[in-house]
Amino acid sequence: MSGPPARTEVSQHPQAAAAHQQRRRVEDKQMTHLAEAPWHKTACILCENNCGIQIQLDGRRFAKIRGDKQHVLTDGYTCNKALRLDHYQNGGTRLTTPLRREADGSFTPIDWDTAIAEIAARLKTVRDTHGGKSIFYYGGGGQGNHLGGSYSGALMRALGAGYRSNALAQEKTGEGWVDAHLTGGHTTGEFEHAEVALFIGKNPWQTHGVPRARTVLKEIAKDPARTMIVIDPVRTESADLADIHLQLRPGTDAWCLSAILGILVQEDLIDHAFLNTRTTQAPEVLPHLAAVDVARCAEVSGLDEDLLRTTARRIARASSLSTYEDLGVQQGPNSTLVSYLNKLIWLLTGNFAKPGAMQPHSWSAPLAQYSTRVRHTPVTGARMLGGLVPANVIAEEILTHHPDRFRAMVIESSNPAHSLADSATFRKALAALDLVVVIDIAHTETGRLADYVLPASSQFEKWEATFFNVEFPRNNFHLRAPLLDALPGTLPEPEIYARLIRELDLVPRTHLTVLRTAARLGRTPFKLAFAALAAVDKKVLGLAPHLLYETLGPTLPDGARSAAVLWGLAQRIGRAYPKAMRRAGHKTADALFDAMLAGRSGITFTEDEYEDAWRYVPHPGHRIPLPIPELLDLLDALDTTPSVHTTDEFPIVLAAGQRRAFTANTIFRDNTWRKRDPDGALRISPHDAQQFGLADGARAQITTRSGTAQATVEIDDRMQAGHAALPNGFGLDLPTEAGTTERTGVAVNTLTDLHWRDPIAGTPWHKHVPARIEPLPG
Ligand SMILES: Nc1nc2c(c(=O)[nH]1)N[C@H]1C(S)=C(S)[C@@H](COP(=O)(O)OP(=O)(O)OC[C@H]3O[C@@H](n4cnc5c(=O)[nH]c(N)nc54)[C@H](O)[C@@H]3O)O[C@H]1N2
Ligand SMILES: Nc1nc2c(c(=O)[nH]1)N[C@H]1C(S)=C(S)[C@@H](COP(=O)(O)OP(=O)(O)OC[C@H]3O[C@@H](n4cnc5c(=O)[nH]c(N)nc54)[C@H](O)[C@@H]3O)O[C@H]1N2
Ligand code: SF4
Ligand SMILES: [Mo]
Repeated sequence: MSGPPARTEVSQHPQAAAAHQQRRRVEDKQMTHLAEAPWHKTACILCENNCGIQIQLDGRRFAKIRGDKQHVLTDGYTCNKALRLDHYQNGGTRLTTPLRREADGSFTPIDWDTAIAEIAARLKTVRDTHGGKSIFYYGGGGQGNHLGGSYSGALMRALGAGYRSNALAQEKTGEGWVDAHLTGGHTTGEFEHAEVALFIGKNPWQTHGVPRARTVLKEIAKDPARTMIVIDPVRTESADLADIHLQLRPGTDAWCLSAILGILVQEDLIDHAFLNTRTTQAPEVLPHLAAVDVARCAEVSGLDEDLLRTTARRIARASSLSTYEDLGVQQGPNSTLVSYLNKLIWLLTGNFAKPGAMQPHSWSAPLAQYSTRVRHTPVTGARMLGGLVPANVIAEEILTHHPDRFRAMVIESSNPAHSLADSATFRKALAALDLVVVIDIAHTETGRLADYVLPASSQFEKWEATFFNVEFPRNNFHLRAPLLDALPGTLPEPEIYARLIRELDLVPRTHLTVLRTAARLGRTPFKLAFAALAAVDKKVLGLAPHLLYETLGPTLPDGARSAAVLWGLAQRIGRAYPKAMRRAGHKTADALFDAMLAGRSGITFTEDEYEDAWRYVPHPGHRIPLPIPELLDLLDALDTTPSVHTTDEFPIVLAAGQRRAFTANTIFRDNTWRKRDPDGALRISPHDAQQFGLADGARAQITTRSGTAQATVEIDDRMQAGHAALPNGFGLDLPTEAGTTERTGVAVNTLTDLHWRDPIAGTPWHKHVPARIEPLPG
């Protein structure tokens, strides 16, 4: 007569059982509720690939996350990090009210109207006293959000501001400038089809950049007809899959790449037909490469000359080659020269504008405007490649008595007090300004130094998109719809910029009236009215984002007001790439705009053909001019250029900011998102560990010219002797329950240096910081 054991248990503890059953019923209901809950399409915001994902909500919590198989670019792919996105949305502490810093350094919550009125008044004072050009803009987007930042330009132009910068100016500006000379625009590899894939200072297994990177790398690795070459001092996860790993000495890429080019020219492995018909002035470049002393270059970079010859011959033999250079070289010595040498490798072997090779591409909106003609910064006269103030001169532009120094800074979606070299000096620079305004979702290291902090809605609470659209032949764009209401107290960036412009009364009301009336009549009248206004007032184009937000914006479906700027982008795409746009299925620019608004898994906005690729080359005859005289001079000087920057005092090359499985810039402000490497270990070679008397898990002190830090040691046989690495994104000052802050891991830019920077691009040597490592007692 006894029932099943569970029943027996139940009868023994009637109250507990009732509670248990009650809980089970609620859970079951939640599960059913979840099973039926809709999947919201959006994208991962942790790296430039922005993989399409779907999220199932439980209240405001991200209960389940999976890849979106319909996504136009990523087909359901994600890496390990996307699944942790709840830690972005719900993990860290969010700001829910504007803050004003008081004289004693404390922050007072203020309401939006007060914040906007006070900031507007102070911006106006700075402008009227020192000129609009003294107002500096930093940021405007991160790995997942560029839509909001695209409205900042209208505010800055209306204020007469002339200078801006962002993270690109500490990585990609040298490369962009080289591209401007050569192909005239950004180039992208087609790794899915490349016979040979070459990664230079890039670890795509962890850092992507290549869509669906892990799948693509595995495909190359298992195909005997294809070859992967990795140039990296570290035996990375990508190097594990490579056929050829050139494990060079850190910082010697210029010698390694000139050796490869020297071999190509000296063994006559170059594509003469391509050079004769598609490029100009090759005879001005080739003698420099014919003169390269390959044996000496091999020696400097610590590589076997035979392996370099094998590499060069494999590249020459390939029917297609794609290359990707990234921070390992862009944040190291000779970086702009290295970008040039990288590009000469694929140009001399004819690997441009054919399947599997390097490609030009359309843009939804160019991330920066590169030109061979450059402006200079007002104080130090540094070159502004891509129109951006080089990251490493910003502090110098401020910490001076020069009358043209910057006086105010608006910072959005960026954490420069943590991400720029030499944080201590950058903090001094912020303190020297008359006004600092930070727009962020959280109270960051930078926000704590601001006069005002404005709370933005998160990227899942508003319309968002990125302009990381760099694909060929099909180039794609993804507008994401919000899946949650905005957290009370927060605003999307377009509304923040609009409120400042309204308060400052920077836009003629008549313009707004004309455009509002036209927008009500329909898109065609709107287009005509906009064109007519632009014809009579030159300023209209510069103010376009704001005008669109105020007039077309409110007419858009589903509250997509922030998407108004895309109408302007669609018009530009229609003018710049009419055929490619039509091939992608959009008859008119307005049809493209509508498709952008409607496509929840992203859309293709241009579809090119390989022959068309040459049209992207803006030079005479669509030919690529090969010489960049300034860089050829640097190449010639390599014989006498120092390749070692360590000293007896600082004998180790520290890579300050290695990307790992659980790093994502400073997007997560919640340490519990990490499943491994909780402290952000200092990775050193077994050789160095023994030399310095350090055991695995020991604490070490790291000292550089700029500062000191302490970290937990991880002995890693992937590292070579003399090379150490700390991860990026650690060392945030996160709030504790006691109301204080706590720091986990090293804030790497306490160790980096403003002066070690590329002479041309002004980009930092984050991956090449001479350092000393010592055991810490205890
Ligand atoms: N997991 C993860 N992925 C990310 C990010 C993240 O924070 N975490 N951030 C994203 C961002 S913003 C960026 S810009 C990219 C960066 O992506 P990557 O550039 O791939 O990232 P890093 O790990 O900084 O550097 C790449 C490699 O350079 C190597 N290296 C160091 N010194 C040298 C050298 O002297 N020569 C050569 N040839 N190589 C060297 C390092 O060993 C490392 O393997 O990653 C993106 N993806
Ligand atoms: N030493 C060293 N320094 C480095 C690097 C390195 O390798 N070594 N790497 C460099 C590189 S390549 C990069 S890209 C930079 C990255 O550094 P930053 O440009 O400073 O960018 P993130 O760390 O991505 O910070 C993004 C900020 O945006 C905020 N945010 C998130 N969502 C939103 C939103 O919707 N709206 C607003 N307004 N804010 C939002 C986050 O809270 C965070 O404060 O770091 C650079 N610094
Ligand atoms: S590769 Fe990973 S981190 Fe990058 S967007 Fe995709 S899922 Fe996110
Ligand atoms: Mo970056």
